[in-house]
Amino acid sequence: MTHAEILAAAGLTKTDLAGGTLAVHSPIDGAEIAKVHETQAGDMPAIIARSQAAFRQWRDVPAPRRGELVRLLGEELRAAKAALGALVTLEVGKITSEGLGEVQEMIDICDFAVGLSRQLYGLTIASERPGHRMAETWHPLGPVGIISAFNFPVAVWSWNAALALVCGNPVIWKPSEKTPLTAIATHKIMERALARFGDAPEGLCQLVIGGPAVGDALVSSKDVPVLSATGSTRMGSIVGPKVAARWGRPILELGGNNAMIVAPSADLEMAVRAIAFGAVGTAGQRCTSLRRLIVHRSVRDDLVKRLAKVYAKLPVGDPRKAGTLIGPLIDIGSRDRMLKQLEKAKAEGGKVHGGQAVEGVKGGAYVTPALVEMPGQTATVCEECFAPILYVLTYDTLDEALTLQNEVPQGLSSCIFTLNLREAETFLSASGSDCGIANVNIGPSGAEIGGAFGGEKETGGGRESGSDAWKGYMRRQTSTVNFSAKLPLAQGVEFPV
Ligand code: UN1
Repeated sequence: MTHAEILAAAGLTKTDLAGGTLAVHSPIDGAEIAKVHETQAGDMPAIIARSQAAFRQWRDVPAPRRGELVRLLGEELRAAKAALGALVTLEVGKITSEGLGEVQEMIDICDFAVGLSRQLYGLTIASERPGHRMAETWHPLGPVGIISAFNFPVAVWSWNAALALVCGNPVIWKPSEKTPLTAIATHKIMERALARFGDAPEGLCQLVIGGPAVGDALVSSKDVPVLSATGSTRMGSIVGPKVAARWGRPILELGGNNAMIVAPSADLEMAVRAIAFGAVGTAGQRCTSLRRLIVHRSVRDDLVKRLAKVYAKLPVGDPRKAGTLIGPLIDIGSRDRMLKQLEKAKAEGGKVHGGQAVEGVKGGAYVTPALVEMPGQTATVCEECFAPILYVLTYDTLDEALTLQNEVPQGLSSCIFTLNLREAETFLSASGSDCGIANVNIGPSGAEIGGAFGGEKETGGGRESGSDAWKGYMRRQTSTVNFSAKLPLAQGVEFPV
């Protein structure tokens, strides 16, 4: 399919694609594919006010009925999966299977949220006073601002939006400036679900497109009680304090510098496959991408040899072509940052295999993935570079491996390959991995939606997606009801009046 055919199949019209100020390029060949209209920062107060008005209605709609909207969204996404997946490939450069996988992730979270809409469980709590009942109830909180990154241009919105909507909150979405087209197409899918739903309040789901001024309006407004932001640690270090300063609730999912420990007993065959997907899948542009390999000295040479063999054959090129496993980086700037990072690693004693710019498709930023043998965990290894660079480090004791694993400032995902129960359980224990995600015999990326997603330290501490991440989108209310004819005080306090 041509670029124009992909855009049309995803429901994008001439008005969506032309006449605006924001140029959109496909990373596949660098071609300009649209000039999108931007939201004016001056329009943001009215947009936020619309969201507040929608909130006042939506919070009183029974949660299972709110879930019906998300069920319809899931249906519409199923119908649009191929078209939206192809658009993800065009706008972000993901290989076809990963573009489709991203849409599947949206469908999965919709299913999860529909079930959740009949739960949102609170607690009953034993009261110390006779004739009293204590309970905890979860209530809607208000508009949720969603700032998403280019690398998961639609799935991250869906994790937040599906939960926010069943929790009784409207959403305002600001996608990455690099990926407005997938956002516009997704918004149209949402609008189809809203039309079928019938009586949702106007302004329940809004999309704003633009740069920092538009994002800042969401970040700074007291009328946006929850602000979920995905992106760099630098962005989070600006957004987090601003939201906190106005007493809002930030949900941050920032950088990762994810490691795999490969122990002496590891199934190396499996480890190699997991390493390849983790380190070069999505061209190393996942928050969860594998960036550090911490290998036991006894298996190191064997593993590096096997990896070098696999790396040498990895097909780089047009992400639409069957067989390609590594598509382009998002843009030339990203490629240049990768090459610079490799120079820094070399200066610190790194031995680099691969990591070269290649032609791929003319106009795109294609690279061969890099495997870098490092003498130790240098400053460069501690930095996240959003590209397929995998540093190899060596360890002798598990303690040493865990120290290396935890020593970086980021804390998103981690894993160990071992067949030794003691090692596996130690890795998962309180003194093991300090990350939000810790896996055994599975790579660090490609998490299912059922678990809470996010991490510690500079990763920001937020949780999205499954488990009880929904609680981050609601306010908790503790209530005590006295159904007796007396008024005893807690803690045995006497106050005779
Ligand atoms: C991200 O890169 O921001 O676990 C999200 C994963 C995906 C989500 C990644 N399910 O790799």
